[in-house]
Order: sequence, then structure tokens, then C-alpha cells
Amino acid sequence: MASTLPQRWVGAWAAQPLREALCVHGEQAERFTGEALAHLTARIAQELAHEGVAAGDRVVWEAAISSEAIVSALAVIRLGAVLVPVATFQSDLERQRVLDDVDPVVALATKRPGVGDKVRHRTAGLLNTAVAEVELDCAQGDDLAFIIYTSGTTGVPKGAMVSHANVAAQASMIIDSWGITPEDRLLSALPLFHVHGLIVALMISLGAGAGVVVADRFDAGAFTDLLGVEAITTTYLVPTMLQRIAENSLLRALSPLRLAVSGSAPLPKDLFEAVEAHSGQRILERYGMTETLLTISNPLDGERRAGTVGLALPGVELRLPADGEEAELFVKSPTVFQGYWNKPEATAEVLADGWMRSGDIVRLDAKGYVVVCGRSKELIISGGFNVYPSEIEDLLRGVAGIADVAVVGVASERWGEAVVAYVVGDDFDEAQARLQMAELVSPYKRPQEYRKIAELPRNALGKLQRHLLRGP
Ligand code: MLC
Repeated sequence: MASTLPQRWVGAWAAQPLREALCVHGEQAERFTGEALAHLTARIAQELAHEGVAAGDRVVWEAAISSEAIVSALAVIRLGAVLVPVATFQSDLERQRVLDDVDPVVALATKRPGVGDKVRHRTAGLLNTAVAEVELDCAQGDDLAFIIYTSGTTGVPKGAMVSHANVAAQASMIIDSWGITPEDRLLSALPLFHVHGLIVALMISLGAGAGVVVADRFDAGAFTDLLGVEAITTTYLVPTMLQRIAENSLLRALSPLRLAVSGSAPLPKDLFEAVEAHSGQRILERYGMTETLLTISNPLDGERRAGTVGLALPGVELRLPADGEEAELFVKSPTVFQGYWNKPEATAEVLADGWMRSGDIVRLDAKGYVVVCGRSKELIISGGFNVYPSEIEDLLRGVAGIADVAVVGVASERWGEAVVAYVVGDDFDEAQARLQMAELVSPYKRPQEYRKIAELPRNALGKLQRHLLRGP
């Protein structure tokens, strides 16, 4: 098997020990050479081993964009333990559901009263505790590297199991297809609790020996300043970020980049064209999902076609519709996940004979590039984050005064799709609903707008006709 991700890191750090490997931009910029990262990650891995964390153990990790948190995440992977990233801004309910499901040995997270009482907590980073001698970087392909939670349709989160072989295959595909080299410097302001920011941007770029600069939040002005100041060559974005850069008339800052990639949500054609008109940069759009990692991409050297996600990456098989037709996309790839943690039925619904059911409806354009034209699953993508309507509807049904409710995604220039709740109920109190939702779910899942409606549209069988609600 090709090198695992941690083997790639240590190889890259050893090859260029004194070069800057990582820079974390928060209040200040904190910089780490390859040598420093190799040392610090080994040290934290040894501390974790001393505390009883062993290869194969699950470690919940609060994905702060800080040096301590990032170094700790790398250490967990080097130790061969399974990294389970969670968002810093999760609600207590969301956090508890993950903890209950994954049952970790330790959580590298801020302790919240009552949440995860059974779990041992420690803050990320060096504690100057004792260390245990332990072998590092010896995970094998079949071993799990990550369990990454998605909300799923029921609100009960599903942990997608991603193996070392999955990420090793992804690393080869991305590094070769996008030509990532140690000469590259990547800037990312993506959150680190998802595949895009954590695996594709941070971890695979480190594996290629590229310098990685991460920013702890996205601000169009600060971000475009960093492109120049940090001599950045590549960046990965979601369309909402490009939209903000455009709104602030800062697109020209993208001109010097060797490569700018967009993903996690569809990139509108007019935004693609605006970026090119103002910067000369033809954005490389690609397609992926947590369960498959990235499988389709526009080419680095060939034609990048606006409104398409491109062609199968090397080693990926796609089950595609015939010319002129639309059908659900199925994907087979060495990057397809190992199933949902402890959820064989949910796994069987999407994975059969190595083929992953994407839930996305696609067609081919005139040149055989894949165009995502719809979804067979109920999903809203807001600013690159996935929101499942039924999770939010279930919680809203618990709000006094709501007799019936439907949550839909409404087209939005700012977010791609915005979460909107249609509510039936004479006594509905919007302020109360907002208060309760702020308590229960992450900010991006909360309805941005509540619209009162006399009755929800249903067909003769009582099934909700969501498409009738998706208007502006
Ligand atoms: C933030 N807010 C959102 C939101 N992001 N609301 C809806 N949808 C979103 N995506 C909330 C904030 O919490 C805040 O709430 C309010 O909106 C305004 O915040 P802001 O400051 O304007 O937004 P910001 O925090 O700058 O976030 C915008 C963003 C962020 C684009 C940087 O959404 C983001 O990081 N998106 C990336 C998502 C991503 O990485 N997805 C990868 C999934 S992996 P309040 O209440 O405080 O006012 C995957 C596989 C693949 O899908 O193929 O990549």
C-alpha cells in the first residue's frame, strides 16, 4: 500500500526539517518547522499513550483552529488512535449525541457541565505530563483514522468511518491530480471538523510537504491580504467565501495563485465567470462527500468547465446516466468509507458491493463532464455545511405553538441555500422558537427565516410536497 498519511508527514518533515510546515493565524501567527511538528506531535502522542490512549481507541477532538488543537490532532493520528472531530460551536445536545454514539476513551475538548460526564476530558496540547514510549506511525490500511459525524436524516448523528487506506488513496489522488508539491503554500480558512478543511486541505497538504497556513476564521479582507503576505500558491474555498471576496471587490487578489479550488457546495456559473473576469483565475471545481472523500474533479491542465464538477479522479469508477439523461450518481473508489459506526442498517442503505449511493442527481454535459443537477435526498447545503430538514423539524415540533412544520432550502446569493422554516400554528412565537433553536443546534442549522402558513402542502397520501415551498 502507498504510504499512510502519518508516514507521509514524517517523511516530509524529515526531508525539509527547517522549513516552515505550518502557520496558524489566530490572534498572532504561530509558525512551526517540520522538525518542530515532528517533535511536538510525537511528544503529545507519547503523553496520550501515558494516559492510556492506545492505537484503535476513539478520541473526540474539538476542532479549534489553534496550534495546540492541530498539533494534538496530528498526534492522535500518529498514535494510531481514531480522531473524531466535533465543532467548537456544537450545542450540548449535539455534543452529547456524538459522545453517546462513539463512546470515546478521551475527549480533547473543553469540558461542559453535564456533557459527556462519563468521558475523560483534557485540553488539547502539552501538559508537561509524563510520557510513555510508544511506536508511532504504524497504523495499517484497514485501521480507522477518522470517524466523522454527519447529522443524517433523523437527527441521530452517523459516524462515517474513514480508514488509513481511504485517506492514503485520497492523498495520492489529490497530490497527483492537482500537482501539489513542497513548493506549494496553501491557505485555508475552512473549519476543521469536516473532510474539506481537515483532510483535504490541512492533512493532505502536510503530507505533500507543502507549507500550510490556516486562518482561524474567514474574513474576505484578512484572507486576501494573507494570500500576498504569506506567498500563497494554492487555496481551497467554499462558494460562499468566493462570493464574499467578490462582494468586497477583492477578486484581483486571487490572480497570482497557481490553483484555487472550490467545493462542498455548487459554484454558481456567474460567480465562476466573475472570478475569471476579475482575476484571470479559472476556479477548479470538484465534488465529494464525507462518505467518499473527493471523487470527481475538473482537471488541473485540461479544460475547467463552469457549472460542472469535472471528471472521475484516478481510481474512481462512476455509475453515470446515459447521454441526455439524469440519474442518481453511484461511486466506487478506494476512498469510499467503511460504513457508519455501529449502524449496519444505515450503512446498507447507501453502500452495496463497494458502490456508494450519493443522493445526488447528475447528468453529463457535451464533453462528458459531470453536472450535479438535483438531489434525491432531503438535504440543504448552506454555505458549504449540510443541514438535514428532518433533524430541524423534529426539534421545532418540540416548540410550543408549532402544530406542523417543514424546513426547506431556499435559494440564497449569500449561502447558496438558506434554511427556512414554514410553520403552522396560531400561537407560534418566533422569538421563542429562535431562543430554543439557539440552545439546541449549531448556528448554521438554525432557520434564518420563519414563514407562517395556514397548511403545509401535502399530496393525497399525506406526503409533504417540499418542492412547493422552495420559492423565494
Ligand atoms: C456561519 N453561519 C452560517 C453559516 N456559517 N449560517 C448559515 N450557513 C452557514 N454556512 C452563521 C454564523 O454562525 C453567524 O451566526 C452568522 O451566520 C453570520 O456569520 P458570518 O460571520 O457572516 O459567517 P462566517 O462565520 O464567516 O461563516 C461563513 C463561512 C462558513 C463560509 C466561512 O459558513 C464556513 O466555514 N463554511 C465552510 C463549510 C465547510 O467547510 N464545509 C465542508 C463540508 S465537507 P450568528 O447566529 O452568530 O449571527 C464536504 C465534503 C466536500 O461537504 O466535498 O467538501
